[in-house]
Amino acid sequence: MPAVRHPLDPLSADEIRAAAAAVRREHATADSWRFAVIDLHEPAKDELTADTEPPRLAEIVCWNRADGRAFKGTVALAKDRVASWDELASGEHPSMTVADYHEADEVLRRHPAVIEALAKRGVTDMELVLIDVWAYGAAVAPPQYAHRRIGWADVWHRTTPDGNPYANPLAGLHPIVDLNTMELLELEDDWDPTHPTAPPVMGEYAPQLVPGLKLRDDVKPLAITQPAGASFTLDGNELRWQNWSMRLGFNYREGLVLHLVGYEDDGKLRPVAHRMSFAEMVVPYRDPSPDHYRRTAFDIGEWGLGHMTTSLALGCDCLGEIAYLDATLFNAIGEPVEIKNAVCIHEEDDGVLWKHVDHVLGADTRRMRRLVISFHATVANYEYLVYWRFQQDGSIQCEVRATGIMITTPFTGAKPPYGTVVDTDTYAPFHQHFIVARLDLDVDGAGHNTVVSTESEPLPVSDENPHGLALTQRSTPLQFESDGVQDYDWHRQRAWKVINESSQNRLGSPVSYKLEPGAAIPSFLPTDSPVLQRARAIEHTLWVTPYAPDERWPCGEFPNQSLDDRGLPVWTAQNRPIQDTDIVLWYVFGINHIPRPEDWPVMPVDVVSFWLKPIGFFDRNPALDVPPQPGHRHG
Ligand SMILES: [Cu+2]
Repeated sequence: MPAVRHPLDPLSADEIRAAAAAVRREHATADSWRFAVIDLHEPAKDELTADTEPPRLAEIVCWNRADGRAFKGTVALAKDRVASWDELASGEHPSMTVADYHEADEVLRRHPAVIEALAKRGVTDMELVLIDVWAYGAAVAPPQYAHRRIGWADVWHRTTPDGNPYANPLAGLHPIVDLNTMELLELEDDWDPTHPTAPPVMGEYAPQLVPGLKLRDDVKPLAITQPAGASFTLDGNELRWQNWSMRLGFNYREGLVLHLVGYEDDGKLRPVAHRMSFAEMVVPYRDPSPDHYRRTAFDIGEWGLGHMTTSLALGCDCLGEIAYLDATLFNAIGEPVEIKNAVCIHEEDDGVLWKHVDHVLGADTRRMRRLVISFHATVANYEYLVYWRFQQDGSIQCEVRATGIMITTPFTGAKPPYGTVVDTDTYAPFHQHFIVARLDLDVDGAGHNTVVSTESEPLPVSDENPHGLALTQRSTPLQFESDGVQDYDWHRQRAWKVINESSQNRLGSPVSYKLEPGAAIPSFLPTDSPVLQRARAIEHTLWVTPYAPDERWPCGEFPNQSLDDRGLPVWTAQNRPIQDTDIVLWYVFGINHIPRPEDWPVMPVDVVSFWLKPIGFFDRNPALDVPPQPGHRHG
């Protein structure tokens, strides 16, 4: 096997093959075994800084379809052996796989009961049908199947072979399937001959299928050229640009991971973040009707943003001088799978960085440039586009764009209260997209970070404040995990600074980076809601934990068919100290998606973001050294 360049580099295709082979040799000998996880066991922080290279370990989750037993293990790649092997606890189910999804569609489309149910609705060409399987939460799964690995499905019907499969649901028809045996357990069918199936709507977005659509003819070429090439360097997985440096990782679950993010300041590399990624996504549909009550997607924990990542295309997804990174993942039978052009790296012009017009000297302007690292995931009907942007002033912006096709349902009679009418007798249910970002910040190092809640506080009118103008800034250090559970507060403009008391700027203040909350949304879920029980992480905007390498998944390691959240609420119940130590921030943000007619039939991007900004991390504006545009004065 070729030498590993860095201990954080993702598993290679050879390593994936070797890990699967070791498991097949020692434990999973029958053909009925499937892999849900073959991933790098990332070395912990102290292992990365030790004198000796950490051992290369692969994490495995696999199960035997023949009896349903599931195991978690590690493979020591240098020794070519399985180092640990433990059966999953009761109620823990491996994640869904791409193979589950495709196999369920293929098998159910050919099932006589499904064919019969579709024939009643006038659908006889099974090639036009898509059976789209979703994962269950335990509280809404039929109890008689609780011990099985199961899914429930929507049935969709496209009007033409090249039509949008998600344009027309066959509402009221839902197969429940055993994903190990691919047995149809139940076919929920509310067919009523007195209520014929709704006629198809015009849910097409491809121009040739949209009646009467004429493409605009006034869009002139807009070319991005960088005649001298890009200003970043990508060496293996190590990326450097404009004082920033980092290592790019990628895994089946989080997709892109940013490791070892640092900023070179006055010749010294200063750490900002050890690791940043999206650790969970929770998408509850807020419609209690039979078609939607169990529709809650954990796109990261159940399906994996990495597995859902699609190849990017130059000129469409990214413009300019692009570097792409391929991703190597695995399939359910343990073979490597390559996603070409999974991650895009490029620079963008971002308008003005700073400017002043002096009445004597004239204008001095600097243009801003940003480095963008992005990947796109297609989760069945929906797309998530993820952008991490690094700026010349030391700021980091994390942006998500949601697009794709909304789930819709036909209705008769009164307008449904839990959605928006987007087409003839068709509505799109209200739903939410919660994303939990795991931000392992190391501001000027790992050991001495504290999160400080900052709030703006107006003082009452008094003798010292006769005009009621006095505004103070209240800073409260968060000492224990119970303090670290924080909510967004518009009235106080609450934000959170990560300070390092052991590192001071020239003004004598501890250096810091601030998490500026953007797109924080309340869960709007009652405490006793089964969805909230599985995803208590989304109950608050921020959680802070002391760094623990095994604490990775905020709604638990196994959210598929879960009953309760075994992640953040369990860890933070220990109420560990979080002051002046190595800490991890868990930031919950997203979209409260109240659909618009304009979101149909394909949704223009809905854009949300949050920022990490240096606050006294530098002694002054760190972008004074950005040169002016060639040919402009003051150059
Ligand atoms: Cu949405």
